Amino acid sequence: MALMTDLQTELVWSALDRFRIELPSWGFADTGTRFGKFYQAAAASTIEEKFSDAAEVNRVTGVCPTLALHVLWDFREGTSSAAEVGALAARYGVRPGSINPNLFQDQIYKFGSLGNPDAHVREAALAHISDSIAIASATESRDISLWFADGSNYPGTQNIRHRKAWIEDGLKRAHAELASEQRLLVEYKPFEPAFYHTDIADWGMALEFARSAGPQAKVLVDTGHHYSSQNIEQIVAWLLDLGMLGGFHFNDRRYADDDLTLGSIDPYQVFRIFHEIALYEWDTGTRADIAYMVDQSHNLKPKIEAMIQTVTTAQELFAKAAIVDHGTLSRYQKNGSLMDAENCLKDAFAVDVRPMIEQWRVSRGLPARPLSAFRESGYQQRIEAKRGSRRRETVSAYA
Ligand code: AFD
Ligand code: MN
Ligand code: MN
Repeated sequence: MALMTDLQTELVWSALDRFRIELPSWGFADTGTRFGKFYQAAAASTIEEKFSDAAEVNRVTGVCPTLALHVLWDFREGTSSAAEVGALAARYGVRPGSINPNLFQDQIYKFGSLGNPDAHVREAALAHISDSIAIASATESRDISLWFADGSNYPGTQNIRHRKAWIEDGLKRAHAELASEQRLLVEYKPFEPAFYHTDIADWGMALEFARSAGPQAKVLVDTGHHYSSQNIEQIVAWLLDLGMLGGFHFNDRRYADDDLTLGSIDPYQVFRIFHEIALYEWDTGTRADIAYMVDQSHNLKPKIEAMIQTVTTAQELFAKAAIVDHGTLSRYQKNGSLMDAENCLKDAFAVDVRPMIEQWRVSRGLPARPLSAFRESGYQQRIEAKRGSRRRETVSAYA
């Protein structure tokens, strides 16, 4: 049953009406791997160019109203440039989204930030988080999104338990500075850049740190931050059930934190993640309050096209998950009808929802095919002419 029914169209349209996804400022700038970068002629190198590019993605998709900002790469001098960001938001129609402190690039963070054995470094890291919370207040951002590269490269070089205690203390103190509507999102990652141990290496550690920090701290699931054998949707189901799922950083990976475009390697996994969320909402009759965010940096694909591709792929997989027949599935699960239960998912995943999505877009005054609309707009040609192929000191990630 791969044809769309009226009910499925209704489910797809209502899912699309509520699906919003945040873009990462750093995804529009030149980035690379530790082996080098391949510069792109018109890659954004200023905060204004990032807002402009994000606004173009939002213009053709209509579902990206916010832009995640990275403090060191996007704010020159702390909160004073928050006013500049506010002006850009007004000009381009994209609001500041989550605020991402940078706790990994400064030389002082060689042996970690909040987990550093040097108390002065820990205090400096906490001061930066505190500044980031103040910036979030100035930009009216709800989320301060924390990723720590903290860890070590060799056995015996660090005391894992002491580092745990220092990070716990730092997060508690940061949490105490939050305004009532703000959240700390604690992100985990199994390795990289640390290669022996990472202080927040999995969802259990992130959960423990978030819980000990306070009620406004939640876990952030970056889909690229898992070993290839890990069952991410099981982690999502647990965090949902515990009320501790703050949001996602979406990307795809084949081997590690490859930051590939969403669904490029395993779209079925992303569908299963969205299914667990949809099933939770069906089971509980509540809407999960989740921040859907992109976190990827395209070293090879054209930056803006790849971002559009990720957004439209996310919409497709979210729409497919919305048409799973949860009532029938629950019955099959209860009576052990394995094949029928599994086919509830596989049938939904098999439905080509693209025609319905195109109709939804047209009904909302949006281009039916965002990527074609972008290519026909001439935006890329205009920014290449304007920005030229200047070789810039990148102000973005992995500079
Ligand atoms: C890197 C890290 C992590 C973080 C992102 C933005 O692996 O995913 O969220 O940079 O700082 O991708
Ligand atoms: Mn991330
Ligand atoms: Mn990452």
